[in-house]
Amino acid sequence: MPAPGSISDLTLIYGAGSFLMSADRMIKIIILCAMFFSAIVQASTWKDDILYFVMLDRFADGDSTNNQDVDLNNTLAFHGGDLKGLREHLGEIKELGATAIWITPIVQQITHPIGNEEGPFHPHHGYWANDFTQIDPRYGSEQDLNDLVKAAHGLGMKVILDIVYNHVGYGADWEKEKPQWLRAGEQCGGSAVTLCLSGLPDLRTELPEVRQYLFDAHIGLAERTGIDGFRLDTVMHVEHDFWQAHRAEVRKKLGKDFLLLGEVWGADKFTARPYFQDDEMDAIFDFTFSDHILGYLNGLGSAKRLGRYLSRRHDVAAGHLLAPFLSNHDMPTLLAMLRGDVDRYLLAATLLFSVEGMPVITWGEEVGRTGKAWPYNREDMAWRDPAVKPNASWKRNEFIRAKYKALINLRHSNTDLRGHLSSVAYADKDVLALKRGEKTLLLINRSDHGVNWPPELGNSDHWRLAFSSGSDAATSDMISALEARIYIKEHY
Ligand SMILES: [Ca+2]
Ligand SMILES: [Ca+2]
Repeated sequence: MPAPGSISDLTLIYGAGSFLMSADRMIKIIILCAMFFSAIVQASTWKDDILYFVMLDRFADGDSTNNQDVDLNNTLAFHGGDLKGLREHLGEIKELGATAIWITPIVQQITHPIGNEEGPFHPHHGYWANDFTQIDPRYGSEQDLNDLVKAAHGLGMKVILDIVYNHVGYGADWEKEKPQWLRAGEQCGGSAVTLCLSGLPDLRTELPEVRQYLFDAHIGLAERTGIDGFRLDTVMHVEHDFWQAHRAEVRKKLGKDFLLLGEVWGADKFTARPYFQDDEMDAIFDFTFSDHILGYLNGLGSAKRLGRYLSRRHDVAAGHLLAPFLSNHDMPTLLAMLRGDVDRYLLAATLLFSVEGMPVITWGEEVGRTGKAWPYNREDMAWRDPAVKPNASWKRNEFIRAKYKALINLRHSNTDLRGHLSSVAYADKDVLALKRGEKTLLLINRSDHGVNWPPELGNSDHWRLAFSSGSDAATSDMISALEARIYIKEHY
């Protein structure tokens, strides 16, 4: 099912009324179309979305004139990716089937690199702000963000900006201009909220004037550009009443559908509870999901244990979401964590797109992007066309991408895979059959040998195979070594 507001919808609407049309009427229809898309983007619910995460500097360079401190041979330097490059390559994300894009922070960064044992470390990642009211020219301009949001909305995709409320960058101007707004040096506290994370100056977010300044900067940008949500950084390092005030301000200025997705390191449904209960966040990243999946795939926990976890992992307050992911920019790439094993990679992907919540794909994960632990986990997007810069890691696995695409398409068309009902139909040490909803079955074999259809599942003739992670056309009742399948019930 195409995402709402796709190009094909536009063609249908425009085409239906395009005969006998004056220029004025055409303009009116185009405006109506734009309002229609905007309404659809606003009305769609986040629980059905698939989020694609882009580290902007590492994605696509659309404007070489804004490049500064670019060194493609240094993973700690800038690589030139920007808002214009992302806009020019939205088709890559749309075609994969993702419906929303999360972009690393774009506010103005400190201008100097930090000395690091691996060489000068530039703020290419966007988490070392100098001025929250300006967009860093290395990423582009506010007009570029406007253009990106319009283009994404035109394709039926939402845009989420990454916002850091906890700290500023090392040596940011505020250390001299507004020292009373920061905790630095000896003022750094010992609690999660008052510590200086990685030695970064901590914002005194308890002060009303600091809050208002930050709200005006970030919420103001969202109001002007029409973005659809914030991904909130280092949430556990800012006090709860800040998040409650923030939620109220966001609701007032940006409406009820504006997404607040929080990063609480290590979070699961239990850690998420206070943020949902007190209406601080709409969604929280589900860190325990990748732990459980990688544990199972690396032979640590049994399929039985995984099944127990999967049946209960998403018990959260109504209207709130956990966002599962397999890897992110603070972890080694998925390929590294699975020691290059593509079969296990696809088992992990099958699980990601078969559970409740908003799945997150980290840039290049869908093409098997390489790179081990930090800083080599933040390599460039691998493009099909090597002329697209920065493209340093050009290896691209189209087989993995085709499987991601098939899984995403299936998820869009199958409400069971997105739904809440989840129960173990069969489990032993290696094999798990997880029933999703009334009509969908996920069957996974972690072992190094084929297994027969478990008789506990009843007659296999009642189930139609909708997906296999394997490379051969799966037709028999023998599930291959390291294969995942999704079946849909057709006969009762
Ligand atoms: Ca650039
Ligand atoms: Ca803090």
